[in-house]
Amino acid sequence: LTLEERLASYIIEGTKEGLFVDLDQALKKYQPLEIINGPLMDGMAEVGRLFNNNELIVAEVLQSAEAMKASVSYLEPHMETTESSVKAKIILATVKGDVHDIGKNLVEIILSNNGYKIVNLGIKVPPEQLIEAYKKEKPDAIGLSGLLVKSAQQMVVTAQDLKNAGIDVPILVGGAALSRKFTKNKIGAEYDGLVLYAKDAMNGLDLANQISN
Ligand code: B1M
Repeated sequence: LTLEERLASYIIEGTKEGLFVDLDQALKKYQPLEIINGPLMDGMAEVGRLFNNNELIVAEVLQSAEAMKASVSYLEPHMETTESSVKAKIILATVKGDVHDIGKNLVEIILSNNGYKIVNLGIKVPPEQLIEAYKKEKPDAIGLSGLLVKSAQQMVVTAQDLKNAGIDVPILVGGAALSRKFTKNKIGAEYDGLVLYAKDAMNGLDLANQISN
């Protein structure tokens, strides 16, 4: 197997055996984010495909998620950071009912490496908890993540609840079940402030930079 194929296979097999040696190899050739967005995400896409076809069970997907998380943590110290003063404070959360957090945590790493102060509320965060955190932290924006189809609908409800609580800071949303159109027409329609869709973590950084400028 090539290095790239091996990297994808650690995620597919959910194993860390040999992973870090190969990540070191990969760092000689690629930027950390190229490794994540390339071979590691290819592996995750294959896990998703196999899972969808009932060829993997949840316990195996969890192993894959562990391998992905370990890879991202290993690569994190190698990522570029900007030594600027804090640009803005952003609360991040995976919405109520959803446990997927690898994408959200990647967004946290990228934003905090680029001058943002992040308050990560974790997974399955109900609107009430977001509102409470908003009052306590006074963030400049709120970032919501969700991968399930029902999470897209949960974002609409969350936007309504935030609006009813008088909140109108920009909301950044991301996750596989969303689209730009859904974000604009469904989530945006329920909220007074800006609602922006990020297709990936880097796009999330671009949008955060636009909001905070
Ligand atoms: Co789940 N899962 N899962 N899962 N899982 C999906 C999402 C699924 C598409 C798999 C499939 O069937 N093909 C499917 C959803 C179907 C649907 O609703 N359309 C699914 C399902 C069904 C489920 C369960 C219901 C399974 C079950 O129990 N029967 C269950 C749900 C539990 C729940 O949430 N209540 C479940 C559970 C799990 C595990 C716990 C086993 C594990 C998650 C572990 C964890 O996160 N700690 C898991 C995993 C790993 C996946 C897949 C395979 C991979 C997700 C992932 O981590 N990708 C996934 C299939 C797939 O996506 N290929 C799948 C890597 C990550 C870096 O990408 O999160 O997309 P992603 O983030 C991207 C962008 O979306 C974006 O940036 C990131 C990249 O740069 N982004 C943002 C995301 N959030 C953002 C926020 C932003 C900006 C950008 O700003 C705020």
